[in-house]
Amino acid sequence: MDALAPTPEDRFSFGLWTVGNPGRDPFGEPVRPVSRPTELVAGLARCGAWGVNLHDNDLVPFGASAAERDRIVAEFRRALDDHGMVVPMATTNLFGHPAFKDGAFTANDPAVRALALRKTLDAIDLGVELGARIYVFWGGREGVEAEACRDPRDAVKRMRDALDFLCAYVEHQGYDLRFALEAKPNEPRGDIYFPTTGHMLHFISTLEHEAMVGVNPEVAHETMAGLSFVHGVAQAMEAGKLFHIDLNAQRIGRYDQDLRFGSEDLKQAFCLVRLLEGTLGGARYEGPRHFDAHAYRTEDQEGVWDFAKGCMRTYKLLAQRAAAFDADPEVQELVGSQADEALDPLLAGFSPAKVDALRGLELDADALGRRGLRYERLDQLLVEHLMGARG
Ligand code: GLT
Ligand code: MN
Ligand code: MN
Repeated sequence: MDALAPTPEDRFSFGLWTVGNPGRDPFGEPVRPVSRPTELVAGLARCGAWGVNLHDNDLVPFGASAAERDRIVAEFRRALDDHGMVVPMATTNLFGHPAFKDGAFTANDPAVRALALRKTLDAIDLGVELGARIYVFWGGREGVEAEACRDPRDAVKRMRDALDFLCAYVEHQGYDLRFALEAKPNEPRGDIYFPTTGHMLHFISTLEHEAMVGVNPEVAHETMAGLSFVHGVAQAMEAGKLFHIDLNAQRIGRYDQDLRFGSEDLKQAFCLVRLLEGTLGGARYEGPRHFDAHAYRTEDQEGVWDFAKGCMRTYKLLAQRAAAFDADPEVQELVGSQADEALDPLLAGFSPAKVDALRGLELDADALGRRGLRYERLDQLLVEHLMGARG
């Protein structure tokens, strides 16, 4: 059996909007026909994916009647069952309709905020009906070009009101559902509120139902902000808040590229997979591995499936390489534990006695400064493992 073939245990998922992306961009028309959601489910299953995620309107058109909605959902349910696929995550489209041009939960007009809240209540019901356990909030339009249009502190408060309301709804309904907030610094708005995963993590700590809410960091979005994605994800994991993740690739300083996972900055992708898989020690991330990306505009539908298979295969290759790297005795020696029975207890948990002990230590700063750490060698080993030259 092909060790790189995806299995359900890998928990690989794609959004309907990812493999269904017809290649429209701000400068050009679609290059691929729009596939039906049921066709996308079949195609993803053929590629070996485990799950498919959706916005309400990826499946049910905006404004559809209740009967139409039920017919579409039943047909989709059959496709999921026929192909053994699950819906791990759902979300709301709060950015497509012109009504949301000033944002949704943060819009100045209370009628827009009411529309956003009601649309999300319905979309939560839809997601839960399809089996979703994670609900993503990406506030793509929650931002400004004309900064003077509102006090940005009101935007923060309105977002909190919306999330507190929606968490209470989920609790009231008895749904088994957790929320994951996705940050992005800009695009489609000039500036989007809560621009990074770090901003989101703090905001979550101010919510009424804090325990229900975590983050959904995306490679492209954190990279657009010029930040280390690995560090943002690590901080979320350490806080027990990595509920979901959007994997793709991005070059720094560009528009949101949403490229095939691993197609840019392989070293960062390697370090990310190493972290998620826990090969460096520490807890493994057990949630879905969602590829929020799309195929190049040069591709036809066959190329879209090449893209989907490529995301999963690269992830598994990197997981193999990360395991080999961390099992390499030379790597282990270079990153080996420097635990110190005498010093370590002094470095955490304040007490006046520890202050005295710290002040009494003989510490040779010059000797510490002269010591080489051999990170050049360590990083070269990483590059060699990544390139298949070792392990
Ligand atoms: C949109 C966005 C993504 C979000 C999706 C969820 S929609 O495609 O670019 O990053 O994750 O709303
Ligand atoms: Mn995303
Ligand atoms: Mn993106």
